[in-house]
Amino acid sequence: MKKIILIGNVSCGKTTLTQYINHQKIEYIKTQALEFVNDTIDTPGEYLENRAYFGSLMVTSCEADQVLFVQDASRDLFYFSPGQAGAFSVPVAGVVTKIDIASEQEIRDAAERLELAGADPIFYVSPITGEGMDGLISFLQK
Ligand SMILES: Nc1nc2c(ncn2[C@@H]2O[C@H](COP(=O)(O)OP(=O)(O)OP(=O)(O)O)[C@@H](O)[C@H]2O)c(=O)[nH]1
Ligand SMILES: [Mg+2]
Repeated sequence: MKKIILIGNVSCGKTTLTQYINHQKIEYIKTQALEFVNDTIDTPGEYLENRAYFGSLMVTSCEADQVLFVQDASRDLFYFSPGQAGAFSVPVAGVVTKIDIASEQEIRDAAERLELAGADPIFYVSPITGEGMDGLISFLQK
């Protein structure tokens, strides 16, 4: 399994993804600090939203094999800047979450923002329904 770091805004679904990938109970737990769960590094959304903390994401990403930019398709809120993936020294893929509650247009918009940020490839998932999770996990196992 690749060691991954999840980066995305508050409530986009990073902890839920972490729980699904690590076969934990799916429950809401607010992330307060960097959390290491097996090969997953879960991060608080505030670290992306508040530029003062962004540096610690960059530094911690060096411990991972793969960065995942996580974008909630159900919210019209985008924090990734164009080309931002290029600032990381490890590959960056994108994960569009909440596809079970977002419209097709919202899902397309979310993917477009991730592509613009330089994330590749892009996965479309819901760790609540399980949709798309097999594809993401098999990518992480390669
Ligand atoms: N319907 C649906 N709800 C989701 C999905 N992913 C996460 N959620 C819900 O969204 C809420 C926030 O999810 P979290 O996983 O805690 O979000 P987070 O990115 O870890 O948030 P922070 O720790 O605050 O940065 C929870 O109530 C989850 O159940 C999804 O794919 N579909
Ligand atoms: Mg969290």
